[in-house]
Amino acid sequence: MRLDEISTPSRVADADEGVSGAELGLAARNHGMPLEAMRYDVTPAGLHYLLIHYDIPFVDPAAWRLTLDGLVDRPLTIDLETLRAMPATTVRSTMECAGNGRARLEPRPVSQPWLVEAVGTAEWTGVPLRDVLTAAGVRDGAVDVVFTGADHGVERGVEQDYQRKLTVAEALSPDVLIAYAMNGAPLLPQHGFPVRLLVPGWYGMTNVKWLTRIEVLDHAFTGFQQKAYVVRQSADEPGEPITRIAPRALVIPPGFPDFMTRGRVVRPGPVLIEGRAWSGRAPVERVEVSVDGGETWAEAALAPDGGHRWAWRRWSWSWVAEPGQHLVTARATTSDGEVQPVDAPWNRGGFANNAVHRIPVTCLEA
Ligand SMILES: Nc1nc2c(c(=O)[nH]1)N[C@H]1C(S)=C(S)[C@@H](COP(=O)(O)O)O[C@H]1N2
Ligand SMILES: [Mo]
Repeated sequence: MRLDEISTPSRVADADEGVSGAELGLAARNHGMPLEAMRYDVTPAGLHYLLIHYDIPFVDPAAWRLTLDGLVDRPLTIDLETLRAMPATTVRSTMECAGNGRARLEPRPVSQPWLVEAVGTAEWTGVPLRDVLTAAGVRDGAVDVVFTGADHGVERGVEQDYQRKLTVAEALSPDVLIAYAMNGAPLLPQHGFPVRLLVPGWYGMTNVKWLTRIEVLDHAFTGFQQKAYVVRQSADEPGEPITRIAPRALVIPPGFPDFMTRGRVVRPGPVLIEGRAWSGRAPVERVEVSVDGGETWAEAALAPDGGHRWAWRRWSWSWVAEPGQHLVTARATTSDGEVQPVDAPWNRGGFANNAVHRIPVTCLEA
């Protein structure tokens, strides 16, 4: 038996093909954030979404070491105690999986079948990556910085450690952290214990968990995960790399749910429509709400960012519901004028689908 016989190539579902047992298995391991958790400014760790390609590695914190090597003057090996003793920073940051919205695409790329819940906001504490790179002394001619996790698996026939890169310029950005705490507590095993990379504003895949090695290269890194997270129409194109989070507003589902369908029910009268909006590109400047599926829009009140540039912002709008069927919709616009699309932009990996969020709501008779 060879690895490529147990590990299947990427594929797009047939027109009326349902979610498979394999996709259900992924969805059960990698849970989303229940949308009602958007009421918290900072997502409690257990409600934050999860995405784990392989297994959660079992890491002994006493034996854990971070190696920094490659094109540097002074290669370093750091233990957890040393890292925790270095000057630290805390960043409140909204993280979103690049595959968020994938299951809504038609045809559906077969992978982790996210609807829209692959998001969460946490306060991450750690040492600025820049400080550690500076201590090691990045040499002239450095091109990319590669981050390796302790997890190992096989994906589309390729056996690998999870690895992603940043360019040297991106790695030196002051907001990038070697993080060891989430919401003031040690990282949970599923979020990268003991240490992960945190790159505010970037889609989730860049935030390498269970970090063990940082290597500075004199050439461009072209590892598997670098080639996988790209926007392309067919599997044989190289595609455009996925980087920063596209603007998105999500709605806290109003009223109360039906157990099976999760359809929403409200009673006539005032209903507060509220949610969160974020962008890893230019900041969100405006959120609009519609209750007729996007035919007419009203301006939502957008709360200030409170100095948290990389965190989602609360927005709200007061609706007076009338009996009948409604389609509650929200869309964010950035200071650059980027507006969320009404129709999902399709690509083969099912990435960066930031189409507007729509929630059917039934308003009962008085
Ligand atoms: N080592 C490692 N890091 C990883 C992953 C992984 O599978 N292995 N998944 C990535 C992806 S795709 C996402 S979306 C985020 C999810 O982070 P979270 O589970 O803490 O929310 O971690 C990223 N970092
Ligand atoms: Mo992801």
